[in-house]
Amino acid sequence: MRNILSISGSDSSGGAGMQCDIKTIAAFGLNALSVITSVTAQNSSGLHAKEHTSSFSVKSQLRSILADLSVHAIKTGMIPTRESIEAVSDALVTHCVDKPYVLDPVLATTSGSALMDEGSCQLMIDRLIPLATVVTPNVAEAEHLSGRKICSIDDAIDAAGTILQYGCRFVLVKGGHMPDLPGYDVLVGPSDAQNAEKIESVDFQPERDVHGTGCAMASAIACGLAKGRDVREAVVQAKLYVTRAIANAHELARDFWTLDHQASHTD
Ligand code: PXL
Repeated sequence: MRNILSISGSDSSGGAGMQCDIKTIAAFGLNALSVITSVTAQNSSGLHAKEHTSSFSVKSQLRSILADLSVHAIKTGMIPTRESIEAVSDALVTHCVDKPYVLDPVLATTSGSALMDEGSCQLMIDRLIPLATVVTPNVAEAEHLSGRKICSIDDAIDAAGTILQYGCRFVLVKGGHMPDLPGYDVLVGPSDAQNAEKIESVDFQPERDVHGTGCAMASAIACGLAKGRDVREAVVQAKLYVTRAIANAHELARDFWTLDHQASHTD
């Protein structure tokens, strides 16, 4: 059994965050190990409260897992505070340098509520991005991390190039929210932006705003990497997984959709 370590926040509505990661990892037939960084209260009308996990608890969860369980890949999502970013960075440097690591740079919910403290983003750039195999920003996150506006695929490639310079191996800019180019993702690899690859969605459904797609994408990539796939193969398979999970999504409340993980597994 291969173990994926997810370090993420809890989403009480079940669609995103840790709940989404565990469902995705299970659908790939792998085992989820979890470090909860925050407990959020959410439903179809948005985010109502959040209480971040103490640094003592984040460190204790990490220490317990890393002391005697094998980790085959890591996925991180919401890491809201400076203290938790430092705890995660220290643990990964000590125990996981050679392991595939997918970093979803979660800054806010789809509806715009902040999931990271003001001022923590620079620490994520300094301490976590250099450890990552793949960083998976959506357009808003890529704009924030790169400091440039994204209106086209070429802009997305430029932004990915800037983020690559922070020290990760690959950047995947997800174009789901790109006004002119929905359905394209851009993967930029180690050599330079000349090798950027556009990955087109099959059956892209722009009208459906489903909760948790970014979390599922990053978790699915981590699963592919844990199974020994290279980054490109893992990204293509993860995209297929998320596309199917969107196509079969369930409307839990008006305009509040949740991914279907059961019907979606590909292997
Ligand atoms: O999709 C980003 C995300 C990550 N983590 C948690 C979330 C969300 C989005 O709502 O709630 C806990």
